[in-house]
Amino acid sequence: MLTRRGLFTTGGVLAGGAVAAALPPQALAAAGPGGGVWDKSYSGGPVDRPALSPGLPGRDYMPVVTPNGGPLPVKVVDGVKVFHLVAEEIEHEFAPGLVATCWGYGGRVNATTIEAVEGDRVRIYLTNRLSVPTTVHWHGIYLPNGMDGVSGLSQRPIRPGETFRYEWTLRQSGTFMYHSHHDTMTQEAMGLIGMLVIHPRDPAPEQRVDRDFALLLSEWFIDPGTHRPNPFEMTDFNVLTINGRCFPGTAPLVVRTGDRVRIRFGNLSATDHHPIHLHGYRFRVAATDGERIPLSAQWPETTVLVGVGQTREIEFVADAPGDWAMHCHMTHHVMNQMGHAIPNMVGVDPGDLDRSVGSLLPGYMTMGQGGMSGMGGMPMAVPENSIPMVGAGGPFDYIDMGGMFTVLKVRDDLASYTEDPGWYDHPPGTVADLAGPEELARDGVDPGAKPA
Ligand SMILES: [Cu+2]
Repeated sequence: MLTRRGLFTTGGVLAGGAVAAALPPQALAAAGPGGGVWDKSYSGGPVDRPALSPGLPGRDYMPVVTPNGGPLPVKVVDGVKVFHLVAEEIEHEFAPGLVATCWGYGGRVNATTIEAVEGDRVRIYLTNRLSVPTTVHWHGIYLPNGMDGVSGLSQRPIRPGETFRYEWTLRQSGTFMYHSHHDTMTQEAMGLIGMLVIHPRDPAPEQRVDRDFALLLSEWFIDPGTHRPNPFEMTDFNVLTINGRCFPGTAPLVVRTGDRVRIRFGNLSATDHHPIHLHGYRFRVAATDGERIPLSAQWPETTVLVGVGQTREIEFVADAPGDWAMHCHMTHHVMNQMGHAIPNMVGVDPGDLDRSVGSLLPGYMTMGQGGMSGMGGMPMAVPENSIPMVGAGGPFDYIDMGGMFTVLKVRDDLASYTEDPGWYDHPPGTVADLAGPEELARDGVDPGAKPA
């Protein structure tokens, strides 16, 4: 006799069986723009797909540009792309005036990009020249579990002086990252992170661009006057970087008017997501680290949120010449080494406080009553090796920005992509300027009038 439970169970089995029978295997493996839905969790071919002949720059792909950085050298040995990564201590300049002892890969901090092509067989050696053990993890990559680089879980730590070999075949394309996975909190905070770009073997026409940039975002805490990042900071980061540099140390992104541009962002900050805003343009969010997004599903933005541990690719036509700011929109992320534990002095009239305190404390200056702008241009007494508030001289005045800030320079005429073309020469009449009395009168604007 059937119980209620038996009925439900039998019914469930029957229903499940009916659904499975109704869907032929081809439907489950239906190849949409991003591959099948349930047949596999990756975009590449089958796991045992043989390696293809090594993809070559110029022929198979256009190399990415890593501002303030560069690619990890590669050579081909018996059809395998061989890379040698060295993890070591590096004296690193974040911006003129701030140098710290960091850890890095490939002789750089945050700015050595590994580049390859889908189908390449890669062999990457990691030499540990640190005084502590390390590993390297390939973030977002399909590979044999034992190549995944998690200390203790998928391999033993690499001891100081040892060289480990990682080898697998790339079965996907897109923007990925690599980083230490041993004492991750300390080692990422000291600089052991980088970008890993895999070009598609057969890119669709809309994937071809003229300029392709790789930008890795991170955050640091360096006490003014000290010479080492503090990896134990959890919230109050004071040096915000793109490829290991903070403005005015960030190199501009130089493009020609009309260029099709891709910018790849990765974020390996400790705790902060970064909403990156590009002025003057809208762009398509074209890919995540999961996959390239089908054209019909890409969405328009002017700010792309790059979460911790994520990558995003944006694409646009650089059809508006100028010097366009591009920066994190977290306002504290575009300041250099600002201490956040200062009293709020905005709107306070210090009177002759400075003069009276100055007789006790020579050089005393009340700060912040008009906000923070202009501090960088002032000759303030700051500890050696620190850049609190520092920005840069600009074509009109002091640029009071720092941190995660850079400039997209779009020019009609460019001698080369590698030279900074200087400041933009605006066509006459296209710069915001002082309004004269006649035009104010003409338009009925009274600067002294109360808001309606
Ligand atoms: Cu930010």
